[in-house]
Amino acid sequence: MAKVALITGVTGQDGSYLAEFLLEKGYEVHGIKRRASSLNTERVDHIYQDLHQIDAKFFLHYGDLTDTSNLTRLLKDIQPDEVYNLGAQSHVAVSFDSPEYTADVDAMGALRILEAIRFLGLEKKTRFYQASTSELYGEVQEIPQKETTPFHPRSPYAVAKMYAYWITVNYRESYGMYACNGILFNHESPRRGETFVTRKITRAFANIAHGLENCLYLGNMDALRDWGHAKDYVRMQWMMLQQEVADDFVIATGKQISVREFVKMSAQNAGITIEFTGSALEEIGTVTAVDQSIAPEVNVGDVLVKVDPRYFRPAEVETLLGDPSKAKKLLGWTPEITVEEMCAEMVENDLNKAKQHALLKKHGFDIAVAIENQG
Ligand code: NDP
Ligand code: GDR
Repeated sequence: MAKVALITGVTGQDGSYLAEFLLEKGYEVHGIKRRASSLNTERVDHIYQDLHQIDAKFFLHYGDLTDTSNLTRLLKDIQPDEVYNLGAQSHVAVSFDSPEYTADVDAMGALRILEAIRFLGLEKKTRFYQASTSELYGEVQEIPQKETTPFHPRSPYAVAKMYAYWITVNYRESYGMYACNGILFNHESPRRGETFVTRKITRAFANIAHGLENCLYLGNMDALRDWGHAKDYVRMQWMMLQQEVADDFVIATGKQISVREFVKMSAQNAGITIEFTGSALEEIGTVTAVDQSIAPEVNVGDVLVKVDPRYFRPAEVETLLGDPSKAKKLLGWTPEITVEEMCAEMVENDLNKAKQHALLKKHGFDIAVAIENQG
């Protein structure tokens, strides 16, 4: 019998990679998608299967982490062996604008699933994975951060995720459930949402290279992050549910770079060399060399990066660096994709899209490239 998995947040970055990964392993995969006024399944459309197909293995269900009866009914109908709770209002900056909604989804959502598992008597059958985060460390107490490092969350998002972390531990300790936390550091990919900083940067340089955008506006470029690739991280999410005993693990690369360094790296992949001058709010990034075979619309001397204080956060997480040695030692997990390789992949993907948009525009099809100003 194929194992059955239920993924919340299946339409997101991690959910889509995890669904692919589990389907390849022979799982029957169920995902929860939200009702929206326009389609939001772009990241999983390529694995969609016609439900009339006799051997269909991938199923999408409408649902929401704020809706207890919906979650309980889905768990009752699906009877999953494994639940991956990846659904969340996952944007740290947005959580300052919508703190209550963020708490409802990110904190209470985890509780609702755990309670449904218990209510339905599935404690011994259903294993639970909670998408915890390095944001829990916030104002860091120790460098690098490991499983035993104290938490000090710095945003409504991180505080909500802290509740979810502890309620997962609590249900494991109280009811003997197989429930665990992956404390994942930032991970990215070409499927990363456009308002997270890495994708915002790679997409902006691709658009700038093809004359679709003029300037990239950023907040705190001194922030340091430990960036890995989502594909490596979803493999670990699955590994965590295959152990004899449930446990919590830090998942990270053990290396960090600044946002500014990621900007330079992305620009380089788009054929552009950037030098930064000025300080704090006045800092600008100017082009000092360009390969116009890659970036035909860019010239030396162009100012392509500026600081916009709107992107500063009320409280910032300045530095995150993970120590993944427990995962390496106990599970044999190591990340395979470096930040340099990931950045190159993201820029290449965005350059291909920008090239297509520019071509359409040239031929009179005015494609509006949405430049998101939130986040
Ligand atoms: P995304 O933002 O790409 O995906 C979030 C998913 O959650 C989407 O499918 C979204 O649906 C869904 N969602 C949002 N609100 C609700 C709701 N009310 N009910 C049900 N589903 C909802 O995030 P990632 O894939 O990057 O991250 C996955 C998880 O891991 C998240 O919980 C995130 O907080 C956490 N995490 C992520 C890290 C990272 O660096 N990527 C690091 C550490 C933790 P829709 O598509 O309709 O918006
Ligand atoms: P983060 O990711 O907050 O770490 O949360 P994000 O990419 O949004 O920010 C990383 C750092 O870059 C700085 N920054 C900017 N960020 C955004 N989004 N936009 C900007 O213009 C900008 N300029 C500078 C930020 O201030 C921050 O320091 C991500 C999410 O995936 C969470 O869900 C997850 O839990 C954590 O990673 C680990």
